[in-house]
Amino acid sequence: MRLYDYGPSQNCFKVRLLASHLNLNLEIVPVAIFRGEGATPAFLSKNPTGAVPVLETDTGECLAESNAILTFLAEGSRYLPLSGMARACVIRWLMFEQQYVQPSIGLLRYWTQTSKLDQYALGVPSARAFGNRALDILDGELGKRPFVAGDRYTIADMSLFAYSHVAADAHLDVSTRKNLTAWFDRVRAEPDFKGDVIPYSIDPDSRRNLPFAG
Ligand SMILES: N[C@@H](CCC(=O)N[C@@H](CS)C(=O)NCC(=O)O)C(=O)O
Repeated sequence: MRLYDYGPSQNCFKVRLLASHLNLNLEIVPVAIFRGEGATPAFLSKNPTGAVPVLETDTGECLAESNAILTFLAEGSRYLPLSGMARACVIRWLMFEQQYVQPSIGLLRYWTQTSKLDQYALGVPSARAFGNRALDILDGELGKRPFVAGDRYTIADMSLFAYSHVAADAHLDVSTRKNLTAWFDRVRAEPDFKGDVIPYSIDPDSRRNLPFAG
């Protein structure tokens, strides 16, 4: 299987992290999103949004959306309950990640690391407030149980860890949120954890605008 990937993307990080836990060897295909490689007809036929990550199976089926990819790859593994409330709780937190975390912390980290805070100045205060609220909610919930969706480490933890543990890159302070930082340590202690974070600065093109942004 192939992963269409962009190094600094924490959405792609989630998939690489799960692949490591599963000892799954994905062929990594880098997509230069700031050079328009996501906007080519060939890539848009894989994902009409033009975004990574995209998983391509050996039979050529393509699946976009990081959390859908996590759900597909984790099926039948210890990282995704098979049914019922336990599975629904994992999906609930995957949705929380997309609704509260990625559009706030993810966007702020991107704007901060690519010098676009001025360009998007109107959106910065609400993204910052929203990001802090998401971190507070997570900190509160993680005071009640060891992992996001219960007693076990699941894809909900991988998904939420991706952006929350790099919140400092977006100038959001996690150090006072002790339940959250203790959970970061629990996640890092999981077998076959692989947490390489790649800053946008490795890609000089990342100062450009994305083809479909704004
Ligand atoms: N909801 C999507 C968001 C994917 C996304 O925004 N990917 C970014 C990189 S982090 C991207 O490829 N952007 C390029 C673009 O939108 O043109 C997911 O979770 O996979």
